[in-house]
Amino acid sequence: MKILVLGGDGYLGWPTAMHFSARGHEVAVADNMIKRYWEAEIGVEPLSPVTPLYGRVKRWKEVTGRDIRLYVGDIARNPRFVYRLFEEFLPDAVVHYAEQPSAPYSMMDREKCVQTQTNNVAGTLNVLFGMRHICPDAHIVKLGTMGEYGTPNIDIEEGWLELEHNGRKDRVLFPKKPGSFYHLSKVHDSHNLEFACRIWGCRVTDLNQGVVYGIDTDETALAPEFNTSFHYDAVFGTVLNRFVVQAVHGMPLTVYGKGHQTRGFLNIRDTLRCVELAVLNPAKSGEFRVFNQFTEQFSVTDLADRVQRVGKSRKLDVKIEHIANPRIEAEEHYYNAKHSALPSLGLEPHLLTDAVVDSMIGMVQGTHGHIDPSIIAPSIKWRQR
Ligand code: USQ
Repeated sequence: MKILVLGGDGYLGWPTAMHFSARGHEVAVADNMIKRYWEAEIGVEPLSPVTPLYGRVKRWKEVTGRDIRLYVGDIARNPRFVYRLFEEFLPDAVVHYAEQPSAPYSMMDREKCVQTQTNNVAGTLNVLFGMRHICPDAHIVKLGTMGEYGTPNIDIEEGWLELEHNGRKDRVLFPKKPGSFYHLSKVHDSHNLEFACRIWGCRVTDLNQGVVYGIDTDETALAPEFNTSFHYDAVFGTVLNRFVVQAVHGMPLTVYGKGHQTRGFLNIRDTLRCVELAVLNPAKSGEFRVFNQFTEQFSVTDLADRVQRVGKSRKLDVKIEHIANPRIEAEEHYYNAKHSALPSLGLEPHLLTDAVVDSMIGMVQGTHGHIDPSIIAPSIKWRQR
């Protein structure tokens, strides 16, 4: 298949491109490298340097003999670029990761909020219009987020809810109650995508993904240049990656508030497999299909306890600290999210075992010198006062 990965320079975009290319698909990546700019703007960088995208594509050809086509441009601000991409590559599937991914970044100030929503919502609209015009039968696999749902006091279904109200029934999009302007941008995307399916007959799979951890995939192991980014700062770093770095650096694990916040999690290897399953089993014409993409639920304290326990076996003195929660979120809540669609297509999860945490600790210990402790404490508060 011809697969276009938007956001191909990112944490998940680059491993996804390699994953498809290694399996014989024709792959193109597009990116405007803006994430690297955002990192520079707020003064953070990944744990280890990340090879520029053109260098990774070149090295990929040397190591595997396979081509990944590279397009550099901005899908949110340059619709001509989007149209050219589709005209030249004519994809069968478009995997869309090209979004600002951080909740704290979107809550920093007016400018960052507007930037997040403009980038994410306008980018997706340009993709939809471009595809309608040039490749209307192609399938969009869009990365949404479990955070679109928030933490409702009812079971979370996969995107849709059968509703009975005053004796009548309907099938409606599951109610959304996101917790940041970033998560809201994905809600807006979902609504735009569903509308495009209804009016234009687009094929869309919205992958409501949980929090991803890890950086190792079969392809990243092939050459050091194929490493993907690993963030541990308070803006772009996610919770488990942060805890592992804190443990290695001898800093207390920063549990926000009570720490009973529960989320869905998955290994980066499962992200790649889920996206592959979605691409290989496309949505029907006019179908807006939603899969909840995670494999296990954990609370923040579950994760902190796990990192502490595994750290001890490596003789690390890991302390856990409950700090004031910079976010506005329920710290104790019901959480039961359905996630059976991807396993029914063939997903076999890589679960979070002690061995996985141990290998993450080992990876971070190997790069100990690069940890910058000044970027770990959270400084962006949801409520200004
Ligand atoms: N948390 C801590 N301590 C920390 C960092 C986070 O207690 O040092 C807590 C947060 O308060 C939150 C939970 O851990 O309750 C998850 O936070 P996170 O920063 O790991 O993840 P989040 O902001 O939800 O966003 C991440 C990705 C985003 C993706 C989302 C999936 O950055 O791109 O969409 O995970 S989900 O959480 O399912 O919405």
